Amino acid sequence: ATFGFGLLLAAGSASALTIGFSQVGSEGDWRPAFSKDMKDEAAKRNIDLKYSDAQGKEENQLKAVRSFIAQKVDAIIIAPVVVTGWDAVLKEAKAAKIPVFLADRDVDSDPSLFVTRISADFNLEGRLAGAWLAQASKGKCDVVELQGTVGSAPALQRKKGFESVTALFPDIKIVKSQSGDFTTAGGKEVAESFIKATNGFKGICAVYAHNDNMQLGAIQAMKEAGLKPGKDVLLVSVDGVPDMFRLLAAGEANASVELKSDIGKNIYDVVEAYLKGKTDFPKWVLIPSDLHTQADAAAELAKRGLK
Ligand code: GYE
Repeated sequence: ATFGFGLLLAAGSASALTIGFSQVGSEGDWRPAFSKDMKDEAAKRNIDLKYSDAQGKEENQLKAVRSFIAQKVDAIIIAPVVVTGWDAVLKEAKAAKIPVFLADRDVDSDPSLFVTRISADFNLEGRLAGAWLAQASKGKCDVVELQGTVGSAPALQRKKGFESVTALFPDIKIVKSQSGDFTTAGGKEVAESFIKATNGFKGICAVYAHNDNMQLGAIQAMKEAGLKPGKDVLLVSVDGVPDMFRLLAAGEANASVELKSDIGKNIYDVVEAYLKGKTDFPKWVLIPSDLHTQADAAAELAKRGLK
């Protein structure tokens, strides 16, 4: 009987942690890859993951988080659509003693309202893109910028980081800038209007897109306008999604800063350690980023088992 009871206890203690995850949506290629990794990694760890897709709307995220609180989950992970508007719900989670972890995007709330944020440095990504462009253009370039979702941490920081480098070069100027909402369709639409307004990108030396999907849209727009992407205009963006590596390898884009999508392990490592009693986390668990170009794109595809 004791043995049986012990087994029961063992089975009981192995029972899953319940974690709620409020995800942004599926605006590009990077996001669904990240969602898949979060689900796969949860399954591997026997985590009962309550996954909620906000379809790009913060109000859906607030509802999801409140429902996680009502369900008394063990922990909540949020990838916040935008930085503002989080104070009230984070305070509610705190009052319910449910720890909150930020994944990927940031909030502008008091950091005491969450345990830590696990993510890449978006400002660094912007600086890497800017540094690459400064060198590729020899410090002289009229740039058009495709911004990410207005008010989102990556749009704010990728702009800021890029400008902090290009500001060092008097002849690098951002001549047009608009949000394409991180989507291929949004990037295409904004690029089309910029191509029109500049008479076929006359005098434009580069497109800086806050993510690859908007750049994929810009590439379509350029092709339709009879331009040669990656040749007539330099193209630099962020994410390193498979299609971007393919375009780099084909010489139709020039550079992309990789944002790793297989970060479920990094995130759950932190959450699980916290729930086991570790509390001394830094407020930011940094995931590294690096820049890729035509020179290494084929090798990067091969590394991922892709063609
Ligand atoms: O770069 C973009 C996505 O939040 C940093 O969101 C992330 C961004 C990513 O939709 O493609």
